[in-house]
Amino acid sequence: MDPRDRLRLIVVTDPDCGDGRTVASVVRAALRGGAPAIQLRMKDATAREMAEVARALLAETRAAGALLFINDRVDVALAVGADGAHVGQDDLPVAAARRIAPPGFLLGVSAETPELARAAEADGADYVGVGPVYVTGSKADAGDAVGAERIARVAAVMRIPVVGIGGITIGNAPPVFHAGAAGVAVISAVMRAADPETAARALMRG
Ligand code: TZP
Ligand code: MG
Repeated sequence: MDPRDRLRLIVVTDPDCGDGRTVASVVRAALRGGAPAIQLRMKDATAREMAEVARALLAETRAAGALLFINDRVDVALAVGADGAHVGQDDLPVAAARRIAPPGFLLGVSAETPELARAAEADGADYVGVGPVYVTGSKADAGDAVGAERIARVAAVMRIPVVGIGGITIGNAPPVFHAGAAGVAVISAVMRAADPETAARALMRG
């Protein structure tokens, strides 16, 4: 599979995933729907808790041939043998992460502007996440929506893939792709969907 296609849909986990459902059960459904990548995001967890969940999810993603990224914690990602990590501007810098990561370890970086995205690329990022594209209720400090227009501005100056995040749904994903994104990263559109498998499949179809 073309590496860009493996970033077409990144399902970002959230503990708030519906009554009677576990993160693992929703991830399994998303994988059945063809999600090529999962990002484990546990903002309130300890490293130990995160490593335990990550190990369990890794068995699922491996079996499905999908990628597992760990949000924020490069140490947890390396310790459990995940495929990569996604870091923000306050996490371990990508150049520092590169120094301790094995060859082939994937690093995604949140970069809101073309300048930050260019810097991430120069420092060794494999992809940049840009957003929030639309208004989101899933991240309190996400800031104002930047629109698909921002995706276009960033994608125009990048060689590595750009992934849009924030408020993306099956209905509003097409403009993000048309603007030049290789993929979309979503929480609620899959984690809180009535049918996460169908939602993932629909997002993959574009
Ligand atoms: N980073 C920027 S917006 C966002 C993150 C983690 C939240 C995305 O969640 P949703 O539900 O897909 O808007
Ligand atoms: Mg972060």
